[in-house]
Amino acid sequence: MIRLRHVAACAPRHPLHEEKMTKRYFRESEVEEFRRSGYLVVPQLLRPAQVSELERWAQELVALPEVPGRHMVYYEDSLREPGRRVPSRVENVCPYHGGFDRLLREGEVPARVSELFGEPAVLFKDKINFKMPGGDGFRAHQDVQAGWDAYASLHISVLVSIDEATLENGCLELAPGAHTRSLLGEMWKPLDERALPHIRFEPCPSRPGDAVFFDSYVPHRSGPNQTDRPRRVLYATYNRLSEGDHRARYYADKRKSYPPDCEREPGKQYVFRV
Ligand SMILES: O=C(O)CCC(=O)C(=O)O
Ligand SMILES: [Fe+2]
Repeated sequence: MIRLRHVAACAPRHPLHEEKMTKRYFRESEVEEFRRSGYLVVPQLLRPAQVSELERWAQELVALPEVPGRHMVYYEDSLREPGRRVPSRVENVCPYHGGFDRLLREGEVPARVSELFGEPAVLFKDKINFKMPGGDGFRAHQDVQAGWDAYASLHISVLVSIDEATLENGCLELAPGAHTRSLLGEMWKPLDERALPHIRFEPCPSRPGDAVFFDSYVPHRSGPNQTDRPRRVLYATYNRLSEGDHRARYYADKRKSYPPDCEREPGKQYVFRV
């Protein structure tokens, strides 16, 4: 045991690793705000040139052929044109797109999440929610209600706005300070807002390139997109590396319980729960 510790202490450290661990992106007051509210807004995390790139990447993703076993494309019924299916989101993007992979696994984004955890983070899942015109909103929930506690005790997600998000097109609304009370409802069911009168949701409109970091216990919701343009938002979710890398198991489980449209059995009903 002592020998092992000695070896670890003397092991040469990679200079990049040193830099990763010492460079700080958040002020102490911001980390405190994240702890207090359960979320933190970072305006213009991405520069306009990066946002244009992100937009191009999102288009590249949409153009990729939908093949079982790869990235996961989900559709929903349009609220505007009954009978029409519109893309609602694409998940498991990083393995199939180098740009997203680098953005979410290297550099500033994971470094910021690690700072909020106070230790190194690992990517758990990633997706783009399209919320097309007529796309539905999300009932109030805590992300942990989607069974995430089977993989790690806490997750931190970062939302990066690709399009401008407003109340009219269904921006995220979060309840500050309500993350400290653990689970507020049942697993796999949206929260019953009437049973939680003390919880107040604050709209969090965002401009392209803005980011919101939020933890898996913050209640949040969003409305439908009532405009003529998509409201695309990138979400990347991380857990503490010390709790393990669960991405492969998470997506294997999800493919079984809620497969993307191209992997569904004809005639079978699939219901989105949380
Ligand atoms: O994109 C949204 O409007 C909310 C999405 C959300 O909360 C989720 O996917 O868990
Ligand atoms: Fe959510």
